[in-house]
Amino acid sequence: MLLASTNMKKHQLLSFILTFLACPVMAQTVQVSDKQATKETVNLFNNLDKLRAKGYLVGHQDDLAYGVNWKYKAGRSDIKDMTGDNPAVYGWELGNIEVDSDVNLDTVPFNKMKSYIREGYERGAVITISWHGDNPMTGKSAWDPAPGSVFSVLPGQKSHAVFVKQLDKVAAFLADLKDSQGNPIPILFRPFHELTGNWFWWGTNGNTPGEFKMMFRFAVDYLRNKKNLHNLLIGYNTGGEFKNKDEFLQRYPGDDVVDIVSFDTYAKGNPETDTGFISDLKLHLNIIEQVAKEHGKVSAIGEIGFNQIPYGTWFTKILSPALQGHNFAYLLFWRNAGYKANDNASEYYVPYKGHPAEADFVKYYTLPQTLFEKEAAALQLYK
Ligand code: BMA
Repeated sequence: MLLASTNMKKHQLLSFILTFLACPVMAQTVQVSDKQATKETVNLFNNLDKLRAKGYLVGHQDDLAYGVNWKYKAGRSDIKDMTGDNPAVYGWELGNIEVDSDVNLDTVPFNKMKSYIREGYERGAVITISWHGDNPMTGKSAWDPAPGSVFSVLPGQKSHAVFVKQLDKVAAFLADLKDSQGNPIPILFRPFHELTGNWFWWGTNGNTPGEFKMMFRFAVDYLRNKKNLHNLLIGYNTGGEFKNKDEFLQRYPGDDVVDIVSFDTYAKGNPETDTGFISDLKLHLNIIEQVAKEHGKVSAIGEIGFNQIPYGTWFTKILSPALQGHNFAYLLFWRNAGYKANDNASEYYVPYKGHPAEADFVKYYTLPQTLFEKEAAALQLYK
């Protein structure tokens, strides 16, 4: 050991100790926020932390359910069609579960979603879940940012009972996520995401940071302690509105209810002339990496992508260099919805077989730092 070395001169030893003491922020080791988290959940958290040194897991929303021009074909995935491998993270969405619908707001049947979740988990991948729940105060969609919505769901307020009923539905779904042996499947749950934006009812439009924190804390406490769910790693997931640590943490509900710090970001415009996406991405990663270090959390990119990928080498020439040297556990490309009649437009964030960016995505797949399902399985993230 260095300190025991007889060759070390006294002044060297002193300067070593001083450097150590002067270090302004001691890196904390990560600690899962739920003291009763299941073994697999704790292992996943620690492994997500560790793998950041090697690279990052690549994820995709709704990957197994549908892709561009196909739906519900067993074993199919746009990523697998191109690379022969599945994503390492599967994103799923619970919106509309709170109104007892059989299908989510993007028409994915909840019973199919449950089997896709089991399937991905049993192959060794990671599951993350978002929830665009309806506004409990107005009964309209998540995209109804009526001022006062968050206040209204707090204990003792007008819409609290509705909110609790919504959480009951979410809890029932989460409680039913079990592997073939009946053990709970660990889930990265990221409720109230893009919370720094003003478009969701839980966003910044007419809701104070204090109200947001109380709501977030109530929801986590309810799921964890009233519903006994101990398979959740909780994400605090902002939009891209922050410019420094204080802004990122303005609505942070506390270390005891958060495990993962992340943000959502989408590329637009011409990447050669419009470099804002890249500079923001790097700035935001620097900030969440610092927050993760100081709070003992894991950093990640909650959602990312360039709709329709209009630049054939975007993954290897633009995205990948921007992520180089950064320290985060995973990123999640948003969904390959394909053609959407209501918008009369297509939406997808990873290419598909035959798309002009396919070859570039395959190259991105082979980079050492991008980890897909086979590599995730080899890492044994739950052990
Ligand atoms: C958005 C779009 C919508 C979708 C929503 C929730 O970004 O993909 O089509 O309904 O997410 O998944």
